[in-house]
Amino acid sequence: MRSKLLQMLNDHQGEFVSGEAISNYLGCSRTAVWKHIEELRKAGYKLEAAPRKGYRIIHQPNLLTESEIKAGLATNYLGKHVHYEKSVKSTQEIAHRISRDGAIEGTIVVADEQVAGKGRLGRPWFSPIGTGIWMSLILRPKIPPQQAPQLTLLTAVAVIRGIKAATDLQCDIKWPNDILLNGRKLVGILTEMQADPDQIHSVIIGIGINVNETDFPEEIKEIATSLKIEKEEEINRATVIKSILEQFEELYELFLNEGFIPIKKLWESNAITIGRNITARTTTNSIHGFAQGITEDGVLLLKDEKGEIHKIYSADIEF
Ligand code: BT5
Repeated sequence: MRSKLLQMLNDHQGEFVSGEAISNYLGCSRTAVWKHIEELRKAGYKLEAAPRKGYRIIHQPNLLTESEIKAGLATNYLGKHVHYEKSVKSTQEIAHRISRDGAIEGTIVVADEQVAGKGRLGRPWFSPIGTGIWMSLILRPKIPPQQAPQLTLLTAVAVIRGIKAATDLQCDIKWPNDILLNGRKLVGILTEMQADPDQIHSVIIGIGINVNETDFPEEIKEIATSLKIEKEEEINRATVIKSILEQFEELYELFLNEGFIPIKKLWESNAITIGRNITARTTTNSIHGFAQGITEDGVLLLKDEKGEIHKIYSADIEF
């Protein structure tokens, strides 16, 4: 009900919508409309009410609850089930749990804060309250487990496109899981799986985006950035989430129907890792060479000084 009301008021940005029109649309009484409006006010919305004209939105708080995410979300299944919590250890942990309990494909977990947000190899992910997007998507693709890393690359393309559509900012992809804006890390992606050797039960895709942070801890001050820092204005997080989910669903359908090749092409056109000399640090060694490209499975091909080609499945990249 709340997301329908929000959608209606948002569709008439700046204009009044009459109480009668709202009650017809929602199929409830005028008193019930008034109660819903009061609830929005309590949640932090500033709404103007004028006799005979109705209501209009003056200010929206930067909230991430189910109603805000669902209002106007143009997807068929992605984000249609939202599991929102104010504070969690990690949205990945919750997504794993509800996925094991049978959560349907497209369910998303979103939190306002993570107190133990994680990156790859157990590294910490800074996720302070109220300023970022910390979310996990639950997917159940019928693909062999070894193809799951392709979804990390698909996610990177979806996030770049979603951010561009919502903010007009153009980001770059750094293989395999970083998104940079003006050379600094804006987004981290963490893909995890629940699978048997030959069958995926679910893929849990964690996406962390610095949206309105302006102050980072000392360890990442020099390497991190946020949408607000680059755009110099406060950004509505729910708008960015919706935009990413819409792009994601479109690309995911393309991937399920036509495979990885069309995704690979889109990925390559936004990647800054390819066609230059880089150092790839894996958990066991460090290889310097020329990044030739990615394979159809999303593996990075690195040509060293002796001309030998190395297949890199996962690494940290330095330019
Ligand atoms: C990543 O790991 O970049 C994946 C991060 C995924 C975070 C999301 S948030 C929602 C979901 N729930 C979770 O618990 N996780 C996912 P990696 O490539 O290992 O990068 C980690 C490194 O990025 C750290 O060691 C820091 O150097 C840096 N870092 C940590 N927090 C950052 C932040 N907020 N912004 C930019 N860089 C950060």
